[in-house]
Amino acid sequence: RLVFTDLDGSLLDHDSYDWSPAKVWLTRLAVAGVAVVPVTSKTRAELLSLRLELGLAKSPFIAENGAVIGLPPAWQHARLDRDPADPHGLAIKTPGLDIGFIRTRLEVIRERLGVAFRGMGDMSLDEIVAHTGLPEPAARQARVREGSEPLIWQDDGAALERFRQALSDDGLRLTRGGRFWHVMGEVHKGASVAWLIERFTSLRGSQPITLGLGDGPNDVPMLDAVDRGVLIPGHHGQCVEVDNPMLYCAALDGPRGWVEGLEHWWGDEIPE
Ligand code: 2M8
Ligand code: MG
Ligand code: MG
Repeated sequence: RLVFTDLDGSLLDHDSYDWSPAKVWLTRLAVAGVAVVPVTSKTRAELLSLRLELGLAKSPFIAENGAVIGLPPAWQHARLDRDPADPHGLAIKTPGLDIGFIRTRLEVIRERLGVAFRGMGDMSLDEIVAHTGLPEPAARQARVREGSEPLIWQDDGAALERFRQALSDDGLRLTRGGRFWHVMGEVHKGASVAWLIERFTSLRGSQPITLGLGDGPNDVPMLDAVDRGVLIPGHHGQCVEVDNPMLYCAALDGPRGWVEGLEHWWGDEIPE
């Protein structure tokens, strides 16, 4: 079995980033030997700290909405992936586009369309803290982007559609998290989740039973890619359409909804 989980607004509370309500279930999954894989808009730098805090150091992770995949040793193919240079023993896959390229194209599109937005690369550290409520060290880590640019949209809906089209003409995608819009290459959470399921299958010789949990539009492709899904109520009440008949819509939000979803699907199957 594998659990794929969004962080902000799902495992972590949208405002306080607290995850204590989920502790008991995280332990229960660890004892049962079920890997919990974070699948998030957050950066590799944020994940390197968070995965230790959450007790998920042995799990792979998917950062920046699918643009960065981190593989711990047990998930690596010895010959293909090993990167002796990585201080954390991780192998990193970057299926999307480089942040430098993304930011250059964003500048060109901003000029050409005359649209207004503020990218994270334009923001001071204080601005990032103000937007996210993250403590300064975490905000610093959020800033270290590799393959996706979060941005605050400062224009109207029609301009947003023109922007989306211009991005797509450039091979870029737009998705929405709890606070920011995110621009990246042709990646999404679902494709990177599918890639990890493949990897698990080829290493273990059998397919995992998968459960996914998320709260935002950027989680839809992930919820489509798993056997069982849990949709946690999103912060903006954004309506999301998921193409998975095995979807449970939680009533509670954040980590309480996360626990509710696990109870719903696996309460009887994973020992307490
Ligand atoms: C951003 O991601 C969240 C995900 O839903 C958002 O769009 O609101 C990213 O910048 C991430 O790196 C950061 O940790 C997070 C903080 O809320 O915001
Ligand atoms: Mg979220
Ligand atoms: Mg997220």
